[in-house]
Amino acid sequence: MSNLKKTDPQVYNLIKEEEKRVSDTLEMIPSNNFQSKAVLEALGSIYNYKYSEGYPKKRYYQGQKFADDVEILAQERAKKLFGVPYVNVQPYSGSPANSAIYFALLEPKDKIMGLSLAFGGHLTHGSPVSFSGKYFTIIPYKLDVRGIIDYDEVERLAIVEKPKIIICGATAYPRIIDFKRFGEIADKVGAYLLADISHIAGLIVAEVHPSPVSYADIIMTTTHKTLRGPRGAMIMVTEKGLKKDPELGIKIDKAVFPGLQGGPHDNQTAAIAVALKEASIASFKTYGQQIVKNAKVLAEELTKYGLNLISGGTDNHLLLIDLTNKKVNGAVAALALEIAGIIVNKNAVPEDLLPPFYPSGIRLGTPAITTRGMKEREMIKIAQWMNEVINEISNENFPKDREQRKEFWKKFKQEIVANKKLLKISEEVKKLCLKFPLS
Ligand code: DSN
Repeated sequence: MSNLKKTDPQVYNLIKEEEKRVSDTLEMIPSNNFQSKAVLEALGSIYNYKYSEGYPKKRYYQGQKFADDVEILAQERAKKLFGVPYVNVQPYSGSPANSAIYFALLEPKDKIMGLSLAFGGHLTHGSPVSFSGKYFTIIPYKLDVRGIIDYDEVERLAIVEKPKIIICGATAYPRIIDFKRFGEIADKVGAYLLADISHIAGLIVAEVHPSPVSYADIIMTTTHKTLRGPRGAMIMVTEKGLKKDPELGIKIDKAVFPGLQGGPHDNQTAAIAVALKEASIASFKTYGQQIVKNAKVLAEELTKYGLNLISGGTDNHLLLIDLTNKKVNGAVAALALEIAGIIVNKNAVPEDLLPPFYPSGIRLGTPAITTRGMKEREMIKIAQWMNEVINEISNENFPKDREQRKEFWKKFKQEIVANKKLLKISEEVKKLCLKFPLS
C-alpha cells in the first residue's frame, strides 16, 4: 500500500492498526469472514470507477463491454454453483436485496412471515424497527421451548394469516433449517417461499447444510459471510419460482434497478465472480466441513463447562449462548472476551427479558477462525479460555435498574481493560493467532 502510505498516512496507519488487531485476536462473530487476496484485488480494481446502470447488453452508459462480461461471468458462476436458472448479482448488500424482493412482490401492508428478530431472525424479516416491519404487515414466528423453529406453529399461522411471502433463514439460529417443510407450508397457502441463506450459503455449497433450491421460489444470500466473497448480495430465482411466475426474475431485476438502486458496483461484481470460482473448487468443501466440525467441538467443550447453548448445541457455524445461569450479562461477557482477544457479539436469547443493548447472551461462530486454518485442537483451547473469562466475571450482579446499570457499565468498562487474568489470556490468544496468519 505504498501509494496510500504516501498520500494519507493517517488512513494507512488505521488500516495497519486494524490489520494488527484482527491478526492478534480470534474473530468469532459468525457473520464475519476473511476474503482471499484475489477477491480483495478484484474489489480494489479498475471496475471501481465505473457506472453501469442497467443489465448486461442493456446499459444506459457506453463503455460497458467488460462490465457486461464480468457481470455475466458472475451470473453464470452463481447459477452453476447453486443450481438455479436466474440470478441478480447487483444488490449492494443483504438488506437492500431483501428490500428489492419485497418491492418486487408486495404492496404496502401485505403480509410477510419471518422468524422474529428476538428469536434469531433478521431485522429485514419484519422487525418493527425496520422498514420491513413498518411498511408491511408482519406475522412473526418463533422457536419452540427446545430452541428449534416451531414448524407446526409456522404452518398454523400461515393457514390463518395467508402471507404473501414466507421467509426462512436466520442470523442467530444454530440448527439445520428444514427447507422442505417450509416449502410444503408455503405451497399449502400459496405463498412465495424466500430462503435467506446469507449465513449458511457457504455451508450449502460445501453440502453440510441442505439446499433450499427445490423448495424455495427465491433465494437471497449475502456474499461476504460463509461464502467468503466481498460485501454484497445475490438474489436467485429457482425453477420452482419461475414455474409459479415466469416473470419473477424480471420483476426482481426491475426492483433492484431502477426500483431501488442506481449503478451496480462493478468492482463488487468482479470480486463476487472470483469468490464464486473459489467456492466451486474441492477445497472449499473441506473448508465448509471444517467450519461445522469446529463449531460442534466448541459446542461440546463449552457445554462441558456448564454453558447453556440455545437448542443444546449446533448443526452449523454458530452458537448462541444464554449466560443467565452464569450470572453474566451478554454485553459484559462480550467486552470481557474482547479484552481477552476473543471477539464475539452480545445477542438476545429466545424469550429474553433484558433489552437488546444488554441482552442475556452471546453469539459466536467458526467461519473466520476456520479460514485461518484452525481445527478441533484449537477449539478445545478456545473453549477453555472462554470458560476462564466467564468465570472471571460471573456473579458481577448486573443491575436491573436503568440508572444503576449505566453506572455499573461505566465502572466495568474502566476496570476490565486492566484485568490481569484477561490480559494474560489475550497474550496466549495472540501466540495461537501467530501460528495461523491471515493469508
Ligand atoms: N449483521 C449480520 C449478522 O451479524 O448476522 C446480518 O445482517
